[in-house]
Amino acid sequence: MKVFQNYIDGHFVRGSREFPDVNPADGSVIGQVSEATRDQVNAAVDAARSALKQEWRKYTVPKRAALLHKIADGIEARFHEFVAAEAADTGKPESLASRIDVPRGAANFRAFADLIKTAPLESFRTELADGSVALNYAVRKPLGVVGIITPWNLPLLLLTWKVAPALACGNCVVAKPSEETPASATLLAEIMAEVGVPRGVFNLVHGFGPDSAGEYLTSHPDLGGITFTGESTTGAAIMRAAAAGVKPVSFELGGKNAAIVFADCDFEETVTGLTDAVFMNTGQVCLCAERIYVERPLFDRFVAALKKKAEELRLGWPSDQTTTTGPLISRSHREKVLGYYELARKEGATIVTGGGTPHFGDGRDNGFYVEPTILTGLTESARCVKEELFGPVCHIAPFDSEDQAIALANDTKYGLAASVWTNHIKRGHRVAEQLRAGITWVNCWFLRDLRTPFGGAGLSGIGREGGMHSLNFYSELNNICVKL
Ligand code: NAD
Ligand code: 6OH
Repeated sequence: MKVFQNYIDGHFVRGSREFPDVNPADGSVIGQVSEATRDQVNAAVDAARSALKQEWRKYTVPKRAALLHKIADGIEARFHEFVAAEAADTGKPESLASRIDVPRGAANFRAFADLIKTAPLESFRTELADGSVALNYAVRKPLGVVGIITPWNLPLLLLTWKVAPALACGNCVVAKPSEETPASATLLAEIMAEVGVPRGVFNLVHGFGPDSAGEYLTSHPDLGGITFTGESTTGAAIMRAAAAGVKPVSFELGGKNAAIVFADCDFEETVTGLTDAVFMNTGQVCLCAERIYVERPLFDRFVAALKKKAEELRLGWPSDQTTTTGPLISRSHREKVLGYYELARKEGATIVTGGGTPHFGDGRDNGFYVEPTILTGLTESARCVKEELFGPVCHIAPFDSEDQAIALANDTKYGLAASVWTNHIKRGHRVAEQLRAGITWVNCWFLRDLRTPFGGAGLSGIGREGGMHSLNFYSELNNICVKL
């Protein structure tokens, strides 16, 4: 059976114990994951520190950029292996992994390779009262060793989104993928070895969070910074661990994202767009819309149309090209989501569609599928309207005025993403600007230009990554002031 090993200082190494990697489509064990010990995490950080002082220091920006392109080439050369690994670990349709996760994994390296080559330096000419002049210019240096902790929903995409800019800026990294999804990260380590990334520059440790590799890494005193994507409560725990060393942190956390649908929207485009926004990746995208507010005249028609779309989704095996919707990531996550379906009933929801578990009559019955679900009729204070469910489910409520829609959308502790659907160009801009979110889409969803800022307000995170924002997080800027 496949063993997913740690990659430390250029070598694949086993930990002291193993835990199973489960395929969420049928509950089968697809491999064993080698959990890194505290000593191994320390060894990974030491390897990264010494790599910073050795060959990696001599890598100029063009040389680093060329290496990042080689990593992208390496991912593309083993495209199908990555797709299979991602689908087996997450249960997501191979068609989705082929369209989004794996191409984006490669694109992240290309985008930051290109960006670092053209990244400007700030400079200011300061004129003093005595007529003399000082010249200020900022130089970009690596933070050092960056600890990277990532979740299971888009494993390769979210890992490379951090590894690529960190390496572009000259850092070394120690990455810990989710315990649920070790496979694509391990393949990435193979690519790093294949394309000649110097040893110690990229290290990979497997394991869990508390009392395991995650905590060992984030509490390590020698990190130059920590970047994390995952749940808000985990972010809080990592922040406590980082506080002792006053480490820079970048957090991309949860969301309870709203969509506002005005009666003047392009109806078909909106229904199709929001079908993706609610159900893509079985609702396990941090940007998914879990609250939809629809202008009252359109409400019944919209609910009926989204219900039809939800019922047309095809829950199936990842390898079946007709599958649109896979299982949830794990048994425990399914219990959580089904618990919310139950809670929604207790809170007085109308279950428009779904609300339970599908039955297939084959191995998928041992997997972690749930029915795509639409709720209506909840009060705004209901837990199902306030908490992140992270499943194929949304609540739809009517509104009567633009101001009310904005107030409803903003009534959350989160602030990650939002979308506005209208053909009224001024209203689209006006509403988008008033939403408290790191990303607001108008008449689209998940349309991502890698150069744009990405992050969230409130419980959804700290800081921004994307484009120059990533380069600025993964760099220490040193302003040099020269009196002329
Ligand atoms: P999670 O917080 O449970 O786990 C994420 C990672 O943190 C895993 O690698 C886990 O092992 C590690 N971890 C857990 N506890 C830790 C600790 N105490 N110290 C160090 N590491 C620890 O999140 P998840 O369940 O894997 O992912 C789903 C969550 O991620 C959802 O809340 C979702 O909204 C969020 N998410 C946010 C974004 C974003 O960009 N804002 C993107 C994807 C997912
Ligand atoms: C969270 O689940 C998804 C994040 C997606 C991105 O960061 C992206 O840029 O595609």
